[in-house]
Parts: sequence; C-alpha cells; structure tokens
Amino acid sequence: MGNAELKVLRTTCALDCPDTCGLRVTVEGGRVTQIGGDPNHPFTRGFICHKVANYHRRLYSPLRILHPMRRVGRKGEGRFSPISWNEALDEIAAHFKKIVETDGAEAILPFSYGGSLGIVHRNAGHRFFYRLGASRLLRTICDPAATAGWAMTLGKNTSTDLTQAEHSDFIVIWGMNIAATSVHFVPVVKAARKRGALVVQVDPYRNRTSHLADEQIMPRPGTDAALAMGVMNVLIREDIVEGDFVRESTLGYDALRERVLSEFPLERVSRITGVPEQQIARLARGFGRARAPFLRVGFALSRHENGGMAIRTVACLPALVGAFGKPGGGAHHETGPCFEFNYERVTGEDEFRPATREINMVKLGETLLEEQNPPVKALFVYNCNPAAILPEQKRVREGLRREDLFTVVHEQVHTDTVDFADIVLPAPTFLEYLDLYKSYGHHYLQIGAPAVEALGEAKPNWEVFRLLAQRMGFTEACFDHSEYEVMRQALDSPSDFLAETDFEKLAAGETQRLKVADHGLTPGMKFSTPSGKVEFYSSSAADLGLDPLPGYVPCTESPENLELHRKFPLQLLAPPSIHFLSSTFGAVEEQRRRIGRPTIKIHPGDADARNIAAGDLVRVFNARGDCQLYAEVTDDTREGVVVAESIWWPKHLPGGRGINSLLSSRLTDLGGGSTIHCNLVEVTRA
Ligand SMILES: Nc1nc2c(c(=O)[nH]1)N[C@H]1C(S)=C(S)[C@@H](COP(=O)(O)OP(=O)(O)OC[C@H]3O[C@@H](n4cnc5c(=O)[nH]c(N)nc54)[C@H](O)[C@@H]3O)O[C@H]1N2
Ligand SMILES: Nc1nc2c(c(=O)[nH]1)N[C@H]1C(S)=C(S)[C@@H](COP(=O)(O)OP(=O)(O)OC[C@H]3O[C@@H](n4cnc5c(=O)[nH]c(N)nc54)[C@H](O)[C@@H]3O)O[C@H]1N2
Ligand SMILES: [Mo]
Repeated sequence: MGNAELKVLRTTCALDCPDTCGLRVTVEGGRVTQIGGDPNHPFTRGFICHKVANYHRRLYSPLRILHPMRRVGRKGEGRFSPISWNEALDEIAAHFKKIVETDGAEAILPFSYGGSLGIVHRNAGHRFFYRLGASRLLRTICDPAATAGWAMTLGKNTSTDLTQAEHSDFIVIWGMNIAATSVHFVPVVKAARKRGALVVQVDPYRNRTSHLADEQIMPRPGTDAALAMGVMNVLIREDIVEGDFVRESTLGYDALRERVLSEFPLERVSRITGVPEQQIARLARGFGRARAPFLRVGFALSRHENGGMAIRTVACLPALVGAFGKPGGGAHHETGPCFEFNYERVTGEDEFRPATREINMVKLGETLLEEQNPPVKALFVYNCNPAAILPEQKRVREGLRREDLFTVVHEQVHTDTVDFADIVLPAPTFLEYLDLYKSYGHHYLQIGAPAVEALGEAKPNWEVFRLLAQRMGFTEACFDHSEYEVMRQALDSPSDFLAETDFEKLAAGETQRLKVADHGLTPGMKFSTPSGKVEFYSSSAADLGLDPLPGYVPCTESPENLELHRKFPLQLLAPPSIHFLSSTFGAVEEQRRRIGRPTIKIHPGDADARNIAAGDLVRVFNARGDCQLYAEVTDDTREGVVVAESIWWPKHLPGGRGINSLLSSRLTDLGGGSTIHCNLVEVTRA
C-alpha cells in the first residue's frame, strides 16, 4: 500500500486570518508529521506562523471529536454517549420537523462564523436553512463596521498590495498587531526599514509589533477618529495636502477642511486622545512629506461603538497626502471584498429568496433568553465557538443552558460550546477536506485538497447538510452538487477581477491572482465609491441618515461617560494573542504553555492604587460579569487601559469564565458590528 510512503502535498491554510498561507504538508504512513510554508506561494513565500506549524497537534489532539454523540449529562456538563450518524441525523431532522410544525421554521437558528475561510464549507448551511425557512443569522462579529467605513471613504476594493510597502519611506501601522495577525507583512516592513523607512505604530499598548516601529503613538482606545482629525488639521494648516490629487480624485474637501479647522484644533485633539500635540504634528509632517506614505489599518479600531466612523476618518489620510499616486505608497485594509464570487448562487439566495427574520449574532445571549416571536427552539452551530467568542458570555451560556433549546454542534474539538450540545457531530479539519480559499490580506485564490482522510467518522459541513437535506425531504438539485460544482458556481461571476481565473489550473493546485491592479483601483484611478472618487463627503452616509463628514463621537463606555467611568474606571482591550487564533488554538496544550498563565496587563499606577502586585490573581468585573486572570503589571499599557489577550477557552480559566463575560453586545455605528474593545471594567485582587 502507498500508506507507508512519505508524501509532501501543497494545500492552503483555511484559518480566519488575512494571510491565507500556502502550505506544504508532510504525510508519513497516512499521518501528517510536519507542516511548513510553500515557497512557491507568491505572497506567503515559504514561511508560516508557529501556530499552524503546530497544527498537526490540533489535528491529532485528544480533544478531537471522532464520532456523533448524544448528551447524557446536564447542559453545560459535556457528558455524552456515542451514537451512529444515522441516529444523529434522524434525531435532528425529527426535532426540526416538529419545531417547524409547532413554532414555525423561524424558531430554528443556524449559527456559524470563522472556522474556515473555504468558500464551500463556510457557506455550506445556507441553502439548507434558506430552504427550511429558518431565521437568518447576521454574521457581524468581525468586520462589518470596518468594511462599511472603508467603503464609504475609499471604496470597498481599495487596498494597495502589501508588498508595495517595501518601497515606502514612511509606514503607519494603525490599530493592528501585525506580528500576531499579519505575519507576512512583517518582512515587508523590515525590508522597508532597512532601506531607511520610518515606521510608526498607532496602538494603545506595546506589543510585538512595537519592536518593528521607530515610534509608537498610544491613543486612548476609541479615539482614533479624533487623532486622525488632528493629523488632518496639521496637514491642512501647514499646507502639506497633495492639491492635484485632492482636486481630481476626491469629493468634499472644502467641507472637510472647514470641520477639521473649526472643530479639531490640536489642543482639543490632544485632550481627547491623550496624545501630545507635538507627536500628532510629527506624525502628520512625516506622513505628509514622505515620498511614498503607506498606511496599514487593522480591524480593531472599528470594534468600538464609533468604529465605523473611526475607519472612515482614518481612511481620509492617504487621500489627503496623495499616497495612491506615489509608487510604494498607498493604503491597505483588506482584500476580501475583491473576491467578488457569485455568493447568491453559492448560498442559494437566488433560488430560495429568503425573507425570514434576521438575528444579529452579537446578540445571541438576549435572543436566546428574551426573543418571543417566536422563541429560538433549535440552534445549529458549525464553524464557530459562541460560548467562548461572543460578548455577554454569561447570558450566552444561560441561553445555551435552556432545557427547551435543542442544540446541535458540529465541531472538531471539545469546545465550551460542545459542552452545551444535545447532539454533537464530528467535523474534519481543513487538512481533511477540499475547498477553495480566498484571502483578506492578498489577492490570490487557491484550492486546498485534503492531505489525509477524515479522522474517525468526521464529515465535512457540505456533506452534513447534504445528508440533512435528504432527511428533510428537500429534493432540489442544489443539494446534490459536489464541492467542485459549488466552486465553479462561486467563480461564475460577472466580476472583472475573476474574468481570467482558470478553474482547471486551480483544480490542479495552482495559485491564481485576481485581476486586480495596484491599489485595487480601476483604470483612471477610479475608486469603488458611488462617485468613483475618494469621498470625504459621503453621500452613502447621508443616505443612511448619518453624518456625511468624518468626525469624532465619544462612546457610551468611555471616560467621557463620567458616571459609568466612576464605577468602572478602566478601559478593557481584548485583542488577539500571538499564540491563539480566535479560540481555535485553545485546544492545543503547546500553545497554551507558550503563553503560560492567562494574564491581564495593568499599568503600575493602576496596580498600586488597587494594591495589586505582579502575579496576583485578580478579578476583572463590571455589571455584565466577571473573570479571573493573573496581573501582569507593566507600563506596556497606558494608565486607565487594561489588556487581556484573547481568546482562552473559558473552561481553561480559573472560575471557568472568559474575558468576553465583560464585553457588551452594544453594536457599532455602522454595519451592526461588535464592540469588543469598548468596555469599562474594574479590577481587584481576587
Ligand atoms: N495570532 C492571531 N492572528 C489572528 C487572530 C488571532 O486571534 N490571533 N484573529 C484573526 C481574526 S478573526 C481577525 S478579524 C484578524 C484581525 O484581528 P484584529 O482583532 O483586528 O486584530 P489586529 O488587527 O491585530 O488589532 C489588534 C490591535 O488593535 C489595537 N486596538 C484595540 N483598540 C484600538 C483602538 O481603539 N485604537 C487603536 N489604534 N488600536 C486599537 C489592539 O491594542 C491590538 O494591538 O486577525 C486574524 N488573525
Ligand atoms: N475577546 C475577543 N473576542 C473576540 C475577538 C477578539 O479579538 N477578542 N475577535 C472576534 C472575531 S474578529 C472573530 S472573527 C470571532 C471568531 O470566532 P469563531 O468564528 O467562533 O472562531 P474560532 O474561535 O476560531 O472558532 C471556530 C470553531 O470552528 C471550528 N471549525 C473549524 N473548521 C470547521 C469546519 O470545517 N466545520 C465545522 N463544523 N467546524 C469547524 C473550530 O474547531 C473552532 O472551534 O471571535 C470574536 N471574538
Ligand atoms: Mo475576525
């Protein structure tokens, strides 16, 4: 048998990360023994993060779920006994049919998010739930405010290739810990610096990315829009604006100028942001006078109540200095929207025309506990770990504990969410299935083929919904399409970007670039906004009844809210850890050991005032809940700001509650997104 031979296969990393790496997977005797980077991948070029280099430990983890199971203990206890696939599917179908009869199909809610970026398995449930008439999930946890904000000012497709920044002489990394969340941008930044570029990081706390920067600006969280208005104030007053570009390619400059000068003098901006005036001016002059200014904007600054506006406002900066006309200059936020697949077809929206109730995923807790019209009676979770990753964690878990809720969880590993399931279904990892991958940090497409057979009885998402559709008596042809057929449907799109994509080459494992020009602009420097220009004055914002101009609005949970701030005087950031990816690597002991103890960073001034010493177990709390972590007393964070890198599995923390117990389900100003970094807390010794 070929089983004993050693094979090296090419595939793609499916995890929710902008880099979407090309991988080389070594398989010996039918087992994955090594995972490395594919040197032939045009963007990721042969290196990968240590998390995925360790992914075989997750693949063969003792926490893997290998067989379908039925709950035997209480909800949340995580005790199960094995059943067959047939029993599991019959039971799910029987429950669904009964609920449709008694409460209507809208009492059923699919719940999925970022387990895989693969076009087939990420969207696998849509046709099924649309056909069923279930409630629709608004998948808002991650980027809707950022995407909408960027689209308003610069157009959704505008993002300069990250590799261009190698030729920049002034790089600003704004609200992004690239050493954790965009590792392939790191060598680009290092190369630019070697050629003499200056690098400025805008982030409220010092992290690994700070080592790459010449200067760090540490604004108070949630004040980026004010900071950007301050930078504009200097650019305009000192006449460092690129006049030709502004005249030809932007809309609304005069109105912007008026607001910036009248409402955002540096003295006020400095008060709001906590950044010294001199530092704001230095950033403006450096960026404005650079030969090739490059701006990299992360998602995190959008995860505030005013987050859409923050992104809109920061996005004005590269336009004011004409960065898009300067080789090596530009701006990058995300490339995801350039993958203009035929999503209508992939999801079955074109066939089933769904018009059922919509539920925002950020609000799962209150939905399960309060919604009556009709109440949610069944939840089908896949590609997602809601018991760990959602805000209002206490309420989410209370909701999941409801005895009259029928919960199915399709998972790879025994997460906190699995503990609440009535039926657990085993899912394979991306090393065990076929899919087509887009990226949100570069412009390449790739098909990933399975490196090994699915472990145990694991079945991929697509297969599970095909089988469930049969059980429900759905006879439409779309439920029988193969994975390859779905990929072809995705690519069958009028988009110019996909016009030259060759499916046969993709199927043969080749990487293909979208037909996107530098900066993601169309000929004649057309931006993908309604006017084709950069919109300082946004008519789409005006249409939504929003302020058509950029500006700063304080958040409800911020020091500006004096009453709340007196009770809970610390702003909490809960950003990604370099060793985790959302909650995915909570399953891997080696990754947990690399971090050591779960900590919260607190400034020495704040620690002293609370009699907290380094290493103390502390209680972080607010009106929504609490969680216990170990104090890391450090001036890597500002006074008034505490930082808990995330996302630990709650069951691995002392007390069994995660940092997301502290997060509110308040939504962003645009797109109905999450406000993960916009929460006030207090900390005491436990
Ligand atoms: N290692 C690792 N990689 C990941 C992930 C992970 O969990 N771990 N998650 C993946 C996912 S799902 C996503 S969406 C992406 C991007 O995920 P994001 O959550 O957007 O992460 P970053 O872009 O790195 O942004 C985090 C940085 O923004 C800073 N920040 C927070 N609030 C503010 C603010 O108000 N202003 C400013 N200027 N900065 C602020 C934080 O201090 C932190 O350093 O990363 C993906 N890649
Ligand atoms: N504190 C804090 N909370 C956050 C964030 C933060 O920065 N800080 N970031 C937020 C953001 S940006 C995001 S995107 C979310 C991410 O939240 P999620 O989308 O829940 O992502 P993960 O935590 O990685 O969990 C994905 C789960 O899907 C499973 N999975 C993977 N592939 C498959 C598959 O093919 N089939 C099935 N059935 N399951 C699969 C994995 O085993 C894993 O348990 O978290 C949000 N929550
Ligand atoms: Mo995300």
